[in-house]
Amino acid sequence: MPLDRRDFLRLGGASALAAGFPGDRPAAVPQTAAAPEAEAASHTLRIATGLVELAPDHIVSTTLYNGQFPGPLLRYTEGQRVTVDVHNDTDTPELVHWHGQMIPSDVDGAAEEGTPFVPPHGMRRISFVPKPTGLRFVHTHVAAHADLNRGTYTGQAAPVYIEPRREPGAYDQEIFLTLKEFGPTFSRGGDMAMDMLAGSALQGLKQIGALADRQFKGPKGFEVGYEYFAINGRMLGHGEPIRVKTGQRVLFHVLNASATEIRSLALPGHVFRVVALDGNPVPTPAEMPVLWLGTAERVSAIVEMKHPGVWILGDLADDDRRHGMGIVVEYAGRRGRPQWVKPRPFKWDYTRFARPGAAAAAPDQTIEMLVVKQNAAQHGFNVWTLNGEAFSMQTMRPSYTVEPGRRYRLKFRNASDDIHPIHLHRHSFELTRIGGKPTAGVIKDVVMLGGYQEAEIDFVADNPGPTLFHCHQQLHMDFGFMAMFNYA
Ligand SMILES: [Cu+2]
Repeated sequence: MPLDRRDFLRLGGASALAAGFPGDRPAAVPQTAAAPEAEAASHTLRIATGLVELAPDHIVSTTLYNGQFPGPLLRYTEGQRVTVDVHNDTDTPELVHWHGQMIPSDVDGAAEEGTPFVPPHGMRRISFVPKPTGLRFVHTHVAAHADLNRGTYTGQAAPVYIEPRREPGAYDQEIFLTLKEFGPTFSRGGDMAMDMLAGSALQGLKQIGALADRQFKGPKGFEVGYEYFAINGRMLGHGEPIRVKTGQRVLFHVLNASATEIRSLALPGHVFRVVALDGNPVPTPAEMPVLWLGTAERVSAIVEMKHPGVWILGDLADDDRRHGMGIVVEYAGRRGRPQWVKPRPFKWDYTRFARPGAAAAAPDQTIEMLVVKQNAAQHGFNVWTLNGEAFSMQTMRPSYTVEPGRRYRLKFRNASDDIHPIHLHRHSFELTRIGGKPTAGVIKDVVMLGGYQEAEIDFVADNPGPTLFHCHQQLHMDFGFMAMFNYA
């Protein structure tokens, strides 16, 4: 959430702040080109350093879209072309990635695919036809490596909603929630053992991981931790509550805009009826007590408000929630301290949303990728290899050639204990096997690959152009966990 004028004046020292504070204007107003004969862009994204008031005594400086966090909610209509002027007011080249959209490589926003950078203090106009419908998002796609002021560690993220012709369910209120941490620092990684995914670790993969650990032993590689946690740029208790009435159906569009973290959400006394994953309606909407979202995943879920009170909609991790990862839900006429109740242990299982009894179509070809961690192998950072090879921008390897119209199955084998939110650009994929279970009908663009687990995802090569595949964890993608798909 941006500082508004009132906050801005309250802070005092307005002139001192003004130079670095581009946010003092309504975000959604299109900024049009000065020349009257030039065709106006339908939207403007301005990349610049700005301030985010997470709480009155926690104000952070980071790079933002249109001076606010999250960036402006961009509502597009499927099939209706948009023109976006992207201004880069920073000193470094930037890339704006339209995550989850099936658009050409030169506007998708990945250097590996050949998208041009938006030059420092320059502008690039891009134009595309938004699709498919549902919750997408836009974020920076530059590599950060050891620079925590770059890439998705910054505040460059905004939800994008491509209007469907018909909503997947009736609702009374629609609320967008962007989950994001601030104040990143490096640490020598602890073990973030995460066991919330369905399925179990495979012995064969553990053995491969153990072998790699013996080869790359020593202190653990760097991980990133955070000082502040926020929903819509406000720490728990410092933003406006979500105001609801008994009997309302609230549609939440949740985006995990973290650079590195897996997030959860629970609302005591309520369940989430999940209607869409990554913006795509699920074949079987199902009620969940908890939502889990890997980095860059989205969940759209309806909550029926039938338990009056003042509640914390928050992350299950106590420490992260106490440091801000939550938002208050307040029923009309109710007052008091917001209540949190720890939910019972629960496994997140993507197959719950699948088409029951359906089998996925057979692929034309299966591509297998073994994921291995080389502990602290590069200047103290873990290096990630796919089939023994860390991605290189110089050689653009590993890479795969696909033929238009063919169906490819990617089979991942994770020989590490980390969960990897794997992402394919410019295409959606169907989950065909996850947590040891065959499945069909769930369409996504990011999926969490469990520690020492396997996953299979199918995609049809239906959007020609260079296509990037990577783990969405910024540290993993920066240090090897990427591959290219090129059309024949
Ligand atoms: Cu990863």
